[in-house]
Amino acid sequence: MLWPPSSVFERWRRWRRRRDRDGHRPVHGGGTRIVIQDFKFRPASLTVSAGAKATVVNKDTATHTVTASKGGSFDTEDIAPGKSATFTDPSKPGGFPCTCTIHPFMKGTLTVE
Ligand SMILES: [Cu+2]
Repeated sequence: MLWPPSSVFERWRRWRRRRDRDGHRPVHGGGTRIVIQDFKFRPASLTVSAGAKATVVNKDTATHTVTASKGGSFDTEDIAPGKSATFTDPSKPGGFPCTCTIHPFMKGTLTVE
């Protein structure tokens, strides 16, 4: 007799397919994370779900912010070195350039789906 039964394999295959597919999607609610290091947003462009929470970790020795360049749709305010902050992604789809208000040469883009 075959063990495990083929139905178990089938379930596992289905699970793996779903996992692979989800793994290639943009970050979904809760999982968005931006790291600031060497005066750069990493990643510099990020695709997120509307209204999801984003976490920003400041790994620099300088204070930074992640702030929407226009319209004030999001702003972490000052994040001290070694600290993190959260903000809520815009609720409307589109491209949202962002910057650090302390270092305006820092640029990033949030794409909201
Ligand atoms: Cu900065």
